[in-house]
Amino acid sequence: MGTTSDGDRPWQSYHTAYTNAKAGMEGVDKEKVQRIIYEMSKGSKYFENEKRKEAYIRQKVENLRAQCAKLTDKDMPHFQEVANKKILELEASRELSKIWLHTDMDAFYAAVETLENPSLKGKPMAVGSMSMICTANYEARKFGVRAAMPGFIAHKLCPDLVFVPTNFEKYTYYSELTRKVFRRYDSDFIATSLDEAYLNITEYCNERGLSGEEVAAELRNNVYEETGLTCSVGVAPNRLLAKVCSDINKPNGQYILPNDRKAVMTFISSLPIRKIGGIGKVTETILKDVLGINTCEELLQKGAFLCALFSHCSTDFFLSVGLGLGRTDTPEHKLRKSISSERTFSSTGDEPLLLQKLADIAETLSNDMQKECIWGRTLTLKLKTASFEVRTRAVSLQKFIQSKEEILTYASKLLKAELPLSLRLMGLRMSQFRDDKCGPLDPRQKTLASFVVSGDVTASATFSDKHQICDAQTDLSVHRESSASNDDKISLSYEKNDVLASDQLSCGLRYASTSADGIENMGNECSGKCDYVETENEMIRNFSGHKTIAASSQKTEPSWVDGYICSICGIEMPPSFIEERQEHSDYHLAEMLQEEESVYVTEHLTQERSVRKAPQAKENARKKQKTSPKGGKHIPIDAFFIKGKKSL
Ligand code: DCP
Ligand code: MG
Repeated sequence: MGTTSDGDRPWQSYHTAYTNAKAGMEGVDKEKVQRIIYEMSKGSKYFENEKRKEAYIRQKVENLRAQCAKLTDKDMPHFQEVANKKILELEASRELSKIWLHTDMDAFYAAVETLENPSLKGKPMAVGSMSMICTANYEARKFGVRAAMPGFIAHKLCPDLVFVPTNFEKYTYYSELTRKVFRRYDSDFIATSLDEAYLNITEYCNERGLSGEEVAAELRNNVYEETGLTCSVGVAPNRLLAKVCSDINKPNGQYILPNDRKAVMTFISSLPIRKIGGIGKVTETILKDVLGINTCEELLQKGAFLCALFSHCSTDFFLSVGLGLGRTDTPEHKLRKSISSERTFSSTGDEPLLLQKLADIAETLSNDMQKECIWGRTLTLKLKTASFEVRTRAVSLQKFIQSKEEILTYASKLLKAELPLSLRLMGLRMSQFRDDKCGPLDPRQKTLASFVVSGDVTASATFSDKHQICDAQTDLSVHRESSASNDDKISLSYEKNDVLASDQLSCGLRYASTSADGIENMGNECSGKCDYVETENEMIRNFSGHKTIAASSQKTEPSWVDGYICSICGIEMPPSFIEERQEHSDYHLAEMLQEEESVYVTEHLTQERSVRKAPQAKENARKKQKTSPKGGKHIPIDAFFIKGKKSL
């Protein structure tokens, strides 16, 4: 990017989220767009960040090339054999009996705005502001204007561009209307964002004797009738392919891939690898520059090299893509681990404004939780600073919450602890759900916590009594001693020390979904086969106003697969991103600790009760926790917290 080898046209190698073509950008003068974007972003923090990423990719490519050069003629037959075996196994898992439909609204926010203000029709317009746009209509895309691009660059590309401010209430309303339609085709449909969903239409087709093509047309028609908006649809034997298909005839179109192996293989053979969810900029460049792989078919042809250079997990994913395989099952609802909402906006350090935005996000999250009947007790705040640094902060509560007011109370605490700070993105995620989904705890109901507070089964303490809740929390952990002013356990990157040693991390982490990466990659990074990537594949869409749902709960070793892919969530992050990686690990650590801690709390309640009666015993127990945090299966979060606090 902008290196001397590019001579006087450094923009030619400047590829960012802004230059990556979206639907409707086919005829765009790419070089002109690249030049303008390059010139306008040169010297900015974004540009510097991109440069670091680029340098990392180059380094990665060089290393892999060196590794490749060391492979001898004797090595290759072995790796070919490994690849052949894997391919056979993967082929055996092929399922062609399901019909999956992926639907994606066309220029969603822009279309909603136009529907409500028809004078915008036909004009190039973008939703967002001069500093960031969320999407652009198809007229604007002809100029190279696209989502996630700063508005001032978009304006330069298209001086007549009309800007419309975002209104998430509207988008949520229309999204809900589309979901009413989706539900009729598949009550278990998987919504991956406000405007995208996967539907298993196998039963619907079979029961009515309809083809995938007929159902796609019917669904699109119904969505239009009931919302006034158009969507594009892809139908295929699995979700990975259905998503690729929905983009083919955008806008207002559909593409059907029959449930036939030959058709799938033909389709996949010439498909550029970047079209696959899970293959983002980093992976694409590496595969292209190291092995000359451009199409999915070439992933199979170069299978032996993939086996030689990449981890099992990555290789399995690449080969499965080469075979056109993807997930065909419906993830069980109960596996859902989190729900979130986030917003991108113009960088600002204005505290009242940030708090207002946080309130909006809390409202969206609360509404989504209410719709899905979810109560949660771990709230994570994600921040992206003006310089693109990503931070996450989490709080783990002793009660389950759902209301906007409660969410905002805790979110504000987390945010205020970080201010002053100039931010460009904020997000809130709720995890650790109640199992039963039957509502918050009945305030009249006795709880284990109330039992502990009073030390008496007849006590009247309940979760509705705030004071007593705090007391209960104090009793349930040793945390309070180190954090006098906080009612709840605020965890995460306060602990920037040896707490994050990998052996501690390895004691069993669960799902996550976050990023310290560029804006665009988030939505694209996903895959079909790897555990860690599947989380992304299923659910993650991390753009403004998008709901993000993570569904995996695998326990995996947290490490950087192939040196740059997080083994927990699949996000790509170069080793040079030291701070970002630290934040990222902190995030996973907190998730793990919170889960571990909840088990710990339950298991140790009885112990704690007796501890209350014997202060010395309590002190001993605390010491024990502090000195041997790794000793047992469950690591109390407080042990780490105290340590971290001390070092502050
Ligand atoms: N969005 C956003 N920030 C991004 C990308 C998208 O806020 N970086 C929002 C605005 C979009 C909506 O999400 O309208 C849906 O995203 P899509 O990627 O599906 O884009 P569109 O629906 O706008 O266009 P397309 O017709 O390409 O699907
Ligand atoms: Mg869309």
